[in-house]
Amino acid sequence: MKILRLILGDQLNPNHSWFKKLDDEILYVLMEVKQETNYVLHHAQKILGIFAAMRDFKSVLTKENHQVIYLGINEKSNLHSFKANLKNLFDQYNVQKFEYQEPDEYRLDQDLMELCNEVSIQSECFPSEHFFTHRFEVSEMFVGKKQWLMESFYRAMRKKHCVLMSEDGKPVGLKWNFDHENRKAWKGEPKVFEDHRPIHDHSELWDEITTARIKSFGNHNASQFRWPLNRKEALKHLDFFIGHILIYFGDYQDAMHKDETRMFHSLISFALNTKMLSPKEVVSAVEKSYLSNQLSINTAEGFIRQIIGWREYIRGYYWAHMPALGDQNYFNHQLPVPNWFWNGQTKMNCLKYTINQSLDEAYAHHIQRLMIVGNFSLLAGLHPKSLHEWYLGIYIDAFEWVEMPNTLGMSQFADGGKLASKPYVSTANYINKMSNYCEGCYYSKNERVGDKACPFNSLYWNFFIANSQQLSKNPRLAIVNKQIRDMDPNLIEDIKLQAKNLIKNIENI
Ligand code: FAD
Ligand code: DLZ
Ligand code: SF4
Repeated sequence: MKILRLILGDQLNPNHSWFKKLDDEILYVLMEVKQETNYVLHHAQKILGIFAAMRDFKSVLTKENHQVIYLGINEKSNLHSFKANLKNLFDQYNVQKFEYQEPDEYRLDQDLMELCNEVSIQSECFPSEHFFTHRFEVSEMFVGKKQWLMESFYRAMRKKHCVLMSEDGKPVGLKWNFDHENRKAWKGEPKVFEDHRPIHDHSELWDEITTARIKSFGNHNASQFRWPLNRKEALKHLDFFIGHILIYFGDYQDAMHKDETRMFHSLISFALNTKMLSPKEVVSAVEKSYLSNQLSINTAEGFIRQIIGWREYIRGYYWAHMPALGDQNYFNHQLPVPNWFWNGQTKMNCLKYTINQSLDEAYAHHIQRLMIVGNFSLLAGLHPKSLHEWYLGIYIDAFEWVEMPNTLGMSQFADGGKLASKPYVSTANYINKMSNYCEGCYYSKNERVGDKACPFNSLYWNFFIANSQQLSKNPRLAIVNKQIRDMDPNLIEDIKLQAKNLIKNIENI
């Protein structure tokens, strides 16, 4: 029976059981399609990275003697949608069965189920064999609960998968969570390592993308492309991170600096999300390093929590809340993303540096995404969906299942607090504590009102004043609510006016 197996651009796992045996009756297909490049405006490096990694994967499979069809972006027969291309291929190769792996994105899941119903041949969906959890495992754990607690999910995962557990069933080190209470700012020491990622020249592929007239933004950096593009490169990258950088991760996780974009972060998200790396091997490599006394329990636990905890939890949250999640807008925010989100031209240093770095590298670390871009967006009242499209386009690791819950849930509180127990917002005080962005900024970090006052300061207080109905009963916001109750009414009016003017003038701040 002739079988056609679809491999999506984020399903590049050569260890998937599909590839364990060779079979003449099985054809694999990968396709570069405008349906996928154009659903939002993408960063050039995201398109380039996915195409280059898909092409590399094709060559790995071909070398192993699998039969692979590859529809390139400029191929004449390419109809630029999965369904149209697949229907064509079913006819062309007289296919009797269609097989695919569970897509991680709701949209594609629907698309492929629809296709299976439309055609008369057999079809079967296979697990992607990537995650620790199945799609609904997290939601099953929280049935009937108003607030989901990541920490209880994380502990259950540690027990279930026997990660950092003693033989008596207790967590290693007798604590579940060694979260660094005092995250440090970075003042130049310890030195940040040279960028150890591989360098690729993908100028020719970039020419093909331009010939196909794919719209994109950001720096393509095609001749010096820095992201791991296959499993071998990804493993080497991970190894270096665990061996040299991870020890500093916990202390400096929240630190930001004008001159250092990577700090002590792993930059494994692209390799993980495209499934070149498996979360299980990342967790066991870190655990092994701890067991051989190369890492402290604090360091190992803190990083493992990101993978087995946050990443899986976020995915479970996505599947539990789709398709409604995309339209959540708890505060009814309506402002479109300002133009300077696309070119970095703002007088606010923190946003200027973070956005320009994102345009250059298709990367910003968690705190830059959450406490600079997300913080500003929530305080200014940007429309959550328009912001979601920006995040989905700009970061190389952005796939809807992970980006959307982080943006709408964690960062914008658009779900009314199901994912985050309080909004992640701050004044300039936090930004100044964790970074050197405020040095030399056009705005003054200490002022709330006036021409030079830092926008975060009035927008912060204005946000709690304007949304007091939704937020005044939140026990985690007791202090801020009391501060507003005790505030001089004249100051409240000044803050409201200052914030109103800033929002009116948002394109020029
Ligand atoms: P590190 O800081 O080194 O962390 C290690 C790994 O932990 C990450 O690679 C990631 O796999 C995992 N992790 C840590 N936090 C999270 C989290 N909150 N959600 C899921 N995984 C997590 N992550 C994405 O992979 N894709 C996205 O599109 C994405 N969009 C985001 C949007 C917003 C608004 C926010 C606040 C966060 C977003 N994140 C996203 C989560 C996080 O910022 C990135 O995973 C991280 O910055 C990737 O860089 P890194 O590999 O250097 O991570
Ligand atoms: C993001 C992306 C892009 C830009 N292009 C393609 C493509 O041409 N072909 C493909 O198979 N996948 C692509 N992807 C990834 C998908 O859009 C999608 O995000 C994931 O497969 C869903 O999990
Ligand atoms: Fe950002 Fe305000 Fe600091 Fe300027 S002063 S960098 S706008 S926090």
